[in-house]
Amino acid sequence: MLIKVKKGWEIPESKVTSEDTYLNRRSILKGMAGAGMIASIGSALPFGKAIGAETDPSASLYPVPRNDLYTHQRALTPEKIATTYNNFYEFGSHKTISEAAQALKIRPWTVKIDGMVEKEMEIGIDELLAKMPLEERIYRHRCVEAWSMVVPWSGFPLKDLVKLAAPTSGAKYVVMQTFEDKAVAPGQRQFWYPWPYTDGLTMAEATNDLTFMVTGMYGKPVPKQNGAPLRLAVPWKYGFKQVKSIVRFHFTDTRPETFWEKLLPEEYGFWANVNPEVPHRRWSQATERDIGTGERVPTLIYNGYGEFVQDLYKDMKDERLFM
Ligand SMILES: Nc1nc2c(c(=O)[nH]1)N[C@H]1C(S)=C(S)[C@@H](COP(=O)(O)O)O[C@H]1N2
Ligand SMILES: [Mo]
Repeated sequence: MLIKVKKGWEIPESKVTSEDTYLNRRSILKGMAGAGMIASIGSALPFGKAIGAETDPSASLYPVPRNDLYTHQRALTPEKIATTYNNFYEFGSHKTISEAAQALKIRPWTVKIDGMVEKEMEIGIDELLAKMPLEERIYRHRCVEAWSMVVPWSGFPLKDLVKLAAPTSGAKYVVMQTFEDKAVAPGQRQFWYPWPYTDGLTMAEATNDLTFMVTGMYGKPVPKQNGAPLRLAVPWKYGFKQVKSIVRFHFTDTRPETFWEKLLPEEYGFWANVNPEVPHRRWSQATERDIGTGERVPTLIYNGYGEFVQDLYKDMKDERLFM
């Protein structure tokens, strides 16, 4: 296996002392929707105890071999923290959705591949898993809200799914969509959100080596709250690009309008590449809080992955690449 530790991925241990406070997205949306409309949801859900990985039919596939090309120095976030501090608006616009997310049924789970492809198809998640080369990669995750974590994901490169899909030459983007089911996802009853959660990549981004489809985490199937059974990881972009619980890959020649772009176009764009020098409209992006250590660390351009991805953007000076 190729071992190559990249110096540029290291984050200096130096702490930055100022803890900036800012309004979060929730408070803005609350203002938009009218006070009280985003009530606490999920409390009356019919979920039992958190379902463990052992009940997932893909459990025997894990752990998978680690690809050390993507290993670096920053400490892994404890599993307990990475699986209980989440963003998944389908289950509530706060961080403690992990119990509510257990209502999601992840089998049977069918993934649709459609649009500009040689032949549209529907494929069951277990059949897809059997076709894809699974490996583990340790990636940083940087949320636009200025928190971050370091997670061992398992999964496969999106480019392998693109190969399977066989897009036609006119396809320019791949658009990913989350499941829709108001019965299990109370957030989807909040009509002011543009469900289903949607985001997309250019074909060049989708076929970049770093672009990873997550099916596992910490050597086990990925938990529901983290986007089971199939979720995107594009670690040089802000976390909101990383669609969870995907049911559809749509190939198209038209740039999609994403979930967050529809809601707040001045704050969340299509590209969303991490850049410490481009502040969010309401807060600085210069540093981030590591949710594992609680430390504030400097944010890196492209979240530290520039050498792999900066060429994708070299002729795009007119685009808003960093929001
Ligand atoms: N369907 C869906 N996908 C989503 C989100 C969401 O609300 N719904 N939130 C995004 C955001 S803002 C982040 S930071 C990550 C959080 O992933 P995690 O809970 O595994 O940390 O999921 C992303 N994918
Ligand atoms: Mo995020």
